[in-house]
Amino acid sequence: MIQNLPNGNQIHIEDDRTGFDIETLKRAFSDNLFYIQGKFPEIATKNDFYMALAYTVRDRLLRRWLNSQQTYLKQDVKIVCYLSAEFLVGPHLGKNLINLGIADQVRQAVGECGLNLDDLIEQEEEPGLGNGGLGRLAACYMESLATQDIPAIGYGIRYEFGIFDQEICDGWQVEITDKWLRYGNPWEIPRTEASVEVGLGGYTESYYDEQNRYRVRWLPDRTIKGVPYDTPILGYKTNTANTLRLWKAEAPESFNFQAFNVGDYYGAVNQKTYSENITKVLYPNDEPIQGKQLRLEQQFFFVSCSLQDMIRIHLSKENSLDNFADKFAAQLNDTHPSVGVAELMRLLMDVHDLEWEQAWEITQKTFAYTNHTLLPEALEKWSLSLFGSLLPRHLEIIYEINHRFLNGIRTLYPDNPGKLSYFSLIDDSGEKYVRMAHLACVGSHAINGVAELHTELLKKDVLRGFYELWPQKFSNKTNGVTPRRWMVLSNPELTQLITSKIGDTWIKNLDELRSLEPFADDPAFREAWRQMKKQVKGRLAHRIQQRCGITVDPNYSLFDVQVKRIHEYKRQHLNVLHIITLYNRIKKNPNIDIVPRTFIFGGKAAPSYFMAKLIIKLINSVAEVVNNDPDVRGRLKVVFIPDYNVTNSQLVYPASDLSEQISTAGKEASGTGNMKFSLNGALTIGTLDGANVEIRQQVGEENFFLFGLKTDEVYQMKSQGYNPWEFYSSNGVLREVLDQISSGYFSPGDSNLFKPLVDSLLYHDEYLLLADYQSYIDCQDRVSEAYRDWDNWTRISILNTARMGKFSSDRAIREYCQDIWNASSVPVELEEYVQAKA
Ligand code: NBG
Repeated sequence: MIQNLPNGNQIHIEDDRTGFDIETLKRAFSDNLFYIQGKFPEIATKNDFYMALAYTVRDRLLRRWLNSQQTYLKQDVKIVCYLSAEFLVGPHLGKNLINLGIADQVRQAVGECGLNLDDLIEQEEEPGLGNGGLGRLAACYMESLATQDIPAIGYGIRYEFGIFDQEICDGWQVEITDKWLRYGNPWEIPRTEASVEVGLGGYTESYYDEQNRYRVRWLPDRTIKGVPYDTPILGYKTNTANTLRLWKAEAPESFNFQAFNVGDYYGAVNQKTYSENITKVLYPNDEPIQGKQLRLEQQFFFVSCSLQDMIRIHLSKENSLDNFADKFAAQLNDTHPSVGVAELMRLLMDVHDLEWEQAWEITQKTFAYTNHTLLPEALEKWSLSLFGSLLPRHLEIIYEINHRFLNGIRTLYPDNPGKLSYFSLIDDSGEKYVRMAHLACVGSHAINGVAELHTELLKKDVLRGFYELWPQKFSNKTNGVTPRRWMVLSNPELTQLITSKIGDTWIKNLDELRSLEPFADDPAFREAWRQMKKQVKGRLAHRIQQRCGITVDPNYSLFDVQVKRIHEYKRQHLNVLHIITLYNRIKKNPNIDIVPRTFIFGGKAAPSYFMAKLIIKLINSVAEVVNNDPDVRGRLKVVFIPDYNVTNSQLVYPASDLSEQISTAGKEASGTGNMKFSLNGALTIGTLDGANVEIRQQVGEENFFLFGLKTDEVYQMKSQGYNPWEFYSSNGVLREVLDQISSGYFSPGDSNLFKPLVDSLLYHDEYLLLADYQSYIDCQDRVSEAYRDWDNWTRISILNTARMGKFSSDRAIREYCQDIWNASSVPVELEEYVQAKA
């Protein structure tokens, strides 16, 4: 590789940092082990080897990364900025090997060093900087942006502690702090020189500037320094590597000088701890909100850092902010970053001297908003007093936005105070709140839902008024997932089998999976598919044996899987009702001919969500009884895999036969796990909810197990005064199951243990489990019958994979680029000499 020196000379850097051939890789690996880890093989730990390999791979990313950044600085490009409080990227090493296309060489190289690549990959501690679907979606989108050569920056928070590690003790969830940075993070580079300062608290004052214009300035009473940590996100077999820029909060350089001077060393250091608190820990709640001050500080902190960074980048290329919105598209991943609307207004007006009208036009053109939830309790709002004390200037700006917005409403709907309070950015029906979704809608030029049904429900219900005002702002962008992580990396056996028939271009163009369809009728291919599935199930069975000490049968047992956050609306407990129903059938007739099933669960509960934690305990208690009852003879097994995360999930999706997507219709915005299962050939049992609707359309009704009430039936049933008790009293089988749970059958010695759960079903049943119970059981019986016909099951499995092309995140990103961001591909050239070697 050649590098230019400042004096115009060139130096040759030998290629141990770029070369892809086996000998070079081996040399680089031992070099890193020695010079970075300070070890030689005899005394190196597994982690040392992992680190040495990670640096070897990172070196090979760096040219692509730097060339990409250079290209974006030199060329006139539009940059997509994905603002998200969560990025659940998953482990980097395996993924980067796939995207660089050097997995085989590296496997051989480390093999020749006497090591196993999979062991080293497993060593990586994944960055758990997200709760679930929302954070994982952001990660898939970053990968697809890079793969399609779209200039992009992911802006977020570098939590020191990510989502807690889950342990199961006596059947209960126990939370352990996630110290993911403990052994260092080889994938990130701190860019201290690009630090910015963020204010909090204080007050505002108005003044007249030199041109005698009325101006306002904010005088915060605290300042926090934001330090960016950059991680490269490489596209699949392309030169583009975009940046994930995560902000860490620190005390500013000049912190508390006064305290130092008066000798209050302790007080000064305390201040430092206080600043650093902001990015300490991820809030572990998936759907509902928690109106905590620290959470608002986190949101404002990362959004302010990011917007200042975007403005700095812009001004390094241009001499005015007039065309800012032509150069940056900022996507609000849910309302968490929506305070950005007020912050961009402040930066443009108070710091960069623009007038309101122009600032507002730029702001609206820059932002777009994605809604991710239909649960009313999850719509973010901040108490006015909290908001005002932390962000006094932003509250003023929000009042002014609201004033102008409501003036428009008043003209449109004269003498209609109901409309004014409906639309207002301030909820003043009781204690006053700032409504973040309203701010996001008003401040954005585009608003989208994440599945067709979800978008329709937004228009009809959650954001109805805004849709009536601005129908043109609304569109649907059905979620997608990246086939590179969710197929190529996690299911090499499947990838190889597909590629053997249709080549490997499907990896970048997932619609091509369609050409697998004819092979569904090819007996030899079906046999190969079945063998592949057995092998992959064997891997999971092995892991379950290791982790849980439970023996499961990968050969004849149907792997029936529900992995996702634990939440009542997702209805893991409906799944449990089915398990107990099957168990009771066996107890009544031990010789019954039953399809063997392994029920696999995984997922974390928010630490403060009592009911969700009780559901985990119920699953484990039922497992205890079912797994150890001699009458069952191993035909049913129940497994709760602890600490479900990206790493574990990569083992789970490929090994699944049946995907449980059983939320109450109208509650799951989209789901993305549902896509990962079906792409890996699992059949789905599901309600007409979220993206299930579109999955069913794609794979064909006859290849999808549908049950349960539809959204409008749910609404109807509720409006007619739903009474779960009626279902309980009229269905003997269901009654037996519920009575068993509440009588302590599964909780010997503590018959009251599950009472809160059963009572909530009998007396409220907000998510209509009892109403859907029979339909679910009947459908599960159809599943079992279908599974008896292995050959046909395999055919359907192949068709599932073949027809899932739509759910690639590449497709989703193309739609965002065309309809919302107006962004296009900018291919990155690697300098020739590097390319020649690569
Ligand atoms: C989640 C929804 C999922 C959806 C993901 C990604 C939140 C607030 N929403 O259904 O529950 O798939 O977002 O869009 O986490």
